[in-house]
Amino acid sequence: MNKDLPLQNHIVHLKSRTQKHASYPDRFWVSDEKVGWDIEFPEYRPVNYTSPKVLDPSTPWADPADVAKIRSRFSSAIRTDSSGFPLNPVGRTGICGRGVIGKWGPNFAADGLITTINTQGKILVLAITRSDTGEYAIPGGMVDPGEAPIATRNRELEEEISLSVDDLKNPDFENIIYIGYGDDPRNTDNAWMETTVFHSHFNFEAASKMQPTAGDDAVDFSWLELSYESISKFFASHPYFLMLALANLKKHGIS
Ligand code: RP5
Repeated sequence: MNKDLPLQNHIVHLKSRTQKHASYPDRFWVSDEKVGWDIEFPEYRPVNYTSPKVLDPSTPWADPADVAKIRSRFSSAIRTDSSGFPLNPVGRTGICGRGVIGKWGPNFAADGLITTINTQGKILVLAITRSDTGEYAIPGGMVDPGEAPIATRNRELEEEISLSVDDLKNPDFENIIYIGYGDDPRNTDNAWMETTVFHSHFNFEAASKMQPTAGDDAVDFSWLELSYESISKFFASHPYFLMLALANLKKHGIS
């Protein structure tokens, strides 16, 4: 794999334009060159799709269909179209509406990227297998209202792989390696993922004491050896986050 590919794919949100989501109609085709909103594309006709669950007024995590009711929530950094709909900060995705995403505009997540080095000197990452796409992923999930991203990270590690806050004590180092847009196959022109990625590195003894079990929307978990090949198989922008984790390990003298 080309080492720069995860970053390149992330920048042009390749998965937001090309990865078919099970419940989505086919997207209007948008080439790499036509992604940015400022690029002329008069024939652009995104397919409008919002899932019934998102449109159901009793769904607690979904915004009302009338975007005007929540527009005051948007920061000035969020661009809107002439009808007041928020515009995906990377650009066109081929689908407008919200798809299966609850909120107009940014939808905030947090991810817990955990690494260790085994006795053979291999870098391992704690990965789940997602129930929806079958891909490897870093454990993570959506931030609840009022929740701090670190609390979301802890909750998701508990829900998805049964790691307790005690398991997460005393990493060799832990820091945020990314905050921002996530290239997620559920993204649309008007609703998208943004995430905070926490990277925690543990010595092998501490990592070996963890007893993960798959739960919630994880059908499996594994300590996966990090290689360019395995990285490319991860969900959403996680390949890019794993490249950032490798750089972070290097910064801490591990490579
Ligand atoms: C990704 O979707 C984020 O990076 C995070 O891992 C995940 C959150 O969605 P769910 O796992 O809750 O479906 O874009």
